[in-house]
Amino acid sequence: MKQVNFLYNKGNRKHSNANLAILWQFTQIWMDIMQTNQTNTWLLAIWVLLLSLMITACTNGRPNDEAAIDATRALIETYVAGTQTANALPQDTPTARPTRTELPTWTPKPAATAELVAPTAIQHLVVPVGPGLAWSEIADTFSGNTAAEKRAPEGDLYTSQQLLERPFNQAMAYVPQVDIRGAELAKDNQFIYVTINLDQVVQQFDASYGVELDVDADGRGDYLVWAVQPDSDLWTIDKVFIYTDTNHDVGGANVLASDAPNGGDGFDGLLFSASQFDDPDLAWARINPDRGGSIQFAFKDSFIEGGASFFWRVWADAGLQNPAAFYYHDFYEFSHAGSPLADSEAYPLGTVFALDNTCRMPFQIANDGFEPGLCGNGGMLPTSTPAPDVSLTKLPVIPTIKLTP
Ligand SMILES: [Ca+2]
Ligand SMILES: [Ca+2]
Ligand SMILES: [Ca+2]
Repeated sequence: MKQVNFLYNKGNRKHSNANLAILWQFTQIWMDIMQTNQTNTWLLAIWVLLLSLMITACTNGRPNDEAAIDATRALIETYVAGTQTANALPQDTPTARPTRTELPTWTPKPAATAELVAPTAIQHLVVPVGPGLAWSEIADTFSGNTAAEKRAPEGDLYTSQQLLERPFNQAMAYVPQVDIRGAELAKDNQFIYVTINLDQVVQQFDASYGVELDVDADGRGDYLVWAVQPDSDLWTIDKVFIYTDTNHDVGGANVLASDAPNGGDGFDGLLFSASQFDDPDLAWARINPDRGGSIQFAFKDSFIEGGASFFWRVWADAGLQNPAAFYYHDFYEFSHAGSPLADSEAYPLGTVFALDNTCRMPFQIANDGFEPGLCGNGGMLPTSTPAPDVSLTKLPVIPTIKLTP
């Protein structure tokens, strides 16, 4: 605290000299006050007022107006005393001025046009052309001829062979879009093609269709290429899926026999779909434009362990359509699944209905004819060499001989 000294000497009252001395002393006092409270601007206003009073007292012809001088001095003494008291009080510790938080830079909100932008179309590098001549073929029972009798003629070995012939709904009405008559497999340097032939009258394919591949000859499917309700005769990957059996439990404890109700998790892995892929050109499907009642697949062999070498068969399914429950005969007991065979104790169809599958054929893989589920009656099957490309040659023109009576 600054000590303020009030040096006014009451003994010195010699008119103008005395007044100048008082002014000087007031000035000294004021400088002391200002040094101890430099920011108090209202004190400056008081000093200007007091100075005006002193100048008036010293210069208005009444230099000896000691009453005015004494009054002014009393005011100053009072103020100085108050200032000294105020200075004696503890001073507030100045607090640091808070640092201003910088506001984030304002940026204009983009116009809401993103939702209106069309999704980027999948860019394909290669599109299937179509199958050439068949390398491998499978024949299957046709139920159309006994459909009016609400039964399949044969070909349903539910408990012993996981072979199904059930193109009927639970009222035993015929479902032709899932009655497989046969299948063909072909190959070019890009794709493997599989064609599933139904009755040629079929035009609506409101079912799921599948190609099952067994790469290790154990009778258990390792991959399932699956197309849901194909509705275009143009090749598309839309609604095409490739499933895999990651824990090899398809088939259950007994690969061919029913293990119901102790199925596992069937095809439990998804390798490909139109929204999940590494290769957008991996698997395709279409309605066959060259034959009525026919569905076609095209897929690369890059996802197949071992490449283009496997046993294959096909499915048509308008009922459960659930690859996670393959094989159905390991999940659904025969008495509940029902039977399409009129002389069966389980007739008619129950929980496993409106579907068909085939036996298996080898493709570029060795076999002894006794692999589980194989087509035929025990005997080596052809390993699917490409069919000879029989090109049509123009026949020689045979001259006609006009017969005369
Ligand atoms: Ca059939
Ligand atoms: Ca089984
Ligand atoms: Ca599985």
